Amino acid sequence: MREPVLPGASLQRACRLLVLFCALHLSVTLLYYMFGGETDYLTELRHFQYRQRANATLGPAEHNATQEPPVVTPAAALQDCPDSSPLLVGPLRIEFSITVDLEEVRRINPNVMDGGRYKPKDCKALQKVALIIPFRKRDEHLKYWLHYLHPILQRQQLDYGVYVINQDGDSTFNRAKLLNIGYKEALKEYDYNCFVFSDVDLIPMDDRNIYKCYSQPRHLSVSMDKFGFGLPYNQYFGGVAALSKQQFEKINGFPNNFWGWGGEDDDIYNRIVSRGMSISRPDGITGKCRMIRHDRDAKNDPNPKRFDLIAHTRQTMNSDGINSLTYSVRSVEKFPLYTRVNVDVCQDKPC
Ligand SMILES: [Mn+2]
Repeated sequence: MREPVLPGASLQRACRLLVLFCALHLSVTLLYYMFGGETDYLTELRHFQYRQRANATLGPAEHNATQEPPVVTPAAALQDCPDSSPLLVGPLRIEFSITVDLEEVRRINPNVMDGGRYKPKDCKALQKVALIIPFRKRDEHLKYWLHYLHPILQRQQLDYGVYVINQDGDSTFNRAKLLNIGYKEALKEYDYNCFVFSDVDLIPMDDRNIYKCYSQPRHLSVSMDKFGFGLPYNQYFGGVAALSKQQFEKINGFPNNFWGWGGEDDDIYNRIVSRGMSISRPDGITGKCRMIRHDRDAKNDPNPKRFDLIAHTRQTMNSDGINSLTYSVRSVEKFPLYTRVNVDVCQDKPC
């Protein structure tokens, strides 16, 4: 009897063939996989055994020679830090109601070395920056400055040092002369190529306001809370400013004869412009900063001669500046977060 030919019989046969084919394909793949894998494993095992034997027959010195030498990267081989630091965070909250403990500031900035020196570990800083702070009896303000600025400057990946130039005695305060002295004293310690001159009571509110030098002298404190977050006038160059070594030398440094408050920053502005340079500035958002409110200091009354002096900058700047600077250093103190240089500015007497 013939098997009855059912309508789905040919379809069933086709399915069986397909299943068979698939099974065959699967088993061939499996065999190939197992065979190949075993070969690799055996090769690896043989190499391992060979290495074991080789090491066993070598002395300790030769044994080391077969291993990777330790990677020692000399400082000179460090790559340059990027143009824009990846560590910046932007706007910062700055307040002066907090209590600052310098021991705590030191603890949270373990990479800042004695004298307030720092350089990035992972890359070569693009500039060597000396921060110069003219100073007298403002220890409370200095605490805030150190508390806020050290973390910022580190995030800016600068190779920097902090110099507090303290005017000893009770002669009339001379901000610009102290800045000149800071320039000279910082260069005695390290090959700085950029100088940021900062008042002790000014704190940037944005770490994208980089405390470094630019192709033109840089005014950094362009948007102070004291002036309603703007410039008091277009030529204003007070507060915080950065000049490269070349820019500073080009204007013969700063004036030495501005005793008391005011005018020295305008004289510096005149020097810069008269030497054909212009002022570089951050935008008004990046350049925001806060000033610690304070009463006028003793021995720093407004200088009545300032208007007459700034009217003659062009005539006086060649003979009054870094080339005519005289002072005497009483002592240099290395504190954990800054270097303090105590100086006699020699008012009305030869040094
Ligand atoms: Mn002030």
